[in-house]
Amino acid sequence: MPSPRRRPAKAPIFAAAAPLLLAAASASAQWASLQRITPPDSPTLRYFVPYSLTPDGAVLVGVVGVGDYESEAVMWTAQDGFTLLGDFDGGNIQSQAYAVSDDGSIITGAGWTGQHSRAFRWTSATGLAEVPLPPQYDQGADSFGYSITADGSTIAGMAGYLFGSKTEFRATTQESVGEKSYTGFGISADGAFMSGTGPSSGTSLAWRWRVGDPQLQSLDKLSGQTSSHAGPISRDGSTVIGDVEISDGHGGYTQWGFRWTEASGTSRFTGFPGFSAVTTSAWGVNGDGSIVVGSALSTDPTARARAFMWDAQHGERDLNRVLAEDYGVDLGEWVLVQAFAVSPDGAWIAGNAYHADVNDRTTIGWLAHLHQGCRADFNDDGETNTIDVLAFLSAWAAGQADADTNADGTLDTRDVIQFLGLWAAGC
Ligand SMILES: [Ca+2]
Ligand SMILES: [Ca+2]
Repeated sequence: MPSPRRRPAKAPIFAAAAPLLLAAASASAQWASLQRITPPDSPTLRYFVPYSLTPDGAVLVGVVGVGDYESEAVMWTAQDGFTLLGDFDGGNIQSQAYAVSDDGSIITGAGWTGQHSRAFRWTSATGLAEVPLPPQYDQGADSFGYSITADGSTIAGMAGYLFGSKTEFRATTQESVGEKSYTGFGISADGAFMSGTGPSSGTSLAWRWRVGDPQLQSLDKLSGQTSSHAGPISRDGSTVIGDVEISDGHGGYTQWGFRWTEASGTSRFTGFPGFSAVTTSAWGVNGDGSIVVGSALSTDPTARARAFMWDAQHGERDLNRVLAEDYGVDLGEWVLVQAFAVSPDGAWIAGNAYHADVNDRTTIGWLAHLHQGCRADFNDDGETNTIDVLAFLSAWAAGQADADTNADGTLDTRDVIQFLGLWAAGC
């Protein structure tokens, strides 16, 4: 099970809010837990948007609303709750964390200096530190750290002038470089591939780039496409997701999430049966590009958006229905509206939920953990043995939703007793 993460030296630490957990109690094969993540009231943190997670689901990074007007980059773990990451000196607090290294120790995002957005690198030792701009830019430029390699050695994103030249950029602790216009977004786990958009804002076209190649690889255009913008690239570099704009034939356009691979080309996400989508967004992609998560907005303006997941076998599916019907999760009063991140193996998914009552504006973060085996095989290795008991107890001690065996929203000894009963019965 995941080991506890390093605590930051300088940032305040908030004790985990009282665990608010939802989990399935079904003993059938294939189960999932869903953890509701609500920021603490003191200080007043209003919402939590998780943008990325570590492969083991132990660390989420994103942004919390602070007071009425500010927002701050944040790290969350089940055990330690929220750790605010800070911001640059100057102006309001307006920082966001977008990506995290596999071990949870290095986080990137963008902070606000009072005049410019700048990419940051955060570690517990250094706190929030500015990533130097590529040498062709002066201090009038902005930068955003959107992605990071698996070992955290390279941060990638975009740098440049708001109304002028921009490039992708990659930064190690030794150097920052930016070579290709117009903007960059994603980087593969080993740093060999990037995703981005260019060559200019007027003719935006998503690209993939094998870093070092002279040419960018423009992604195939769809019929009626007026522009496309790249989001993340899969860890193996094979798959780019983002959004594409399609002309509506009347001077306007509609916007859709897309997925691209070299073999399959570009395809867009259009919704799922029983849900008429007016627009979709693709936010997260797993390690080999076989799973995409995002959000679909209904043509019915009074209906909630729905988080969706896509794979080749099932196509697009409402994640709410997948969790409820396939994994037996009780979603309660919450509707999963956005899914931002999915782990390399597809087992962990994080996003936002709204209250089912459209008059209730409460927004919470959530973390789902999908298990393909039965609950007694707690570590999902296909065997039921004492290691599963140890893994369960570790998760229970760490406050993870997986350990809420009786799905009553709290972790106590009844969960241990019930788990041991299931374990004794075997799968
Ligand atoms: Ca096992
Ligand atoms: Ca419980």
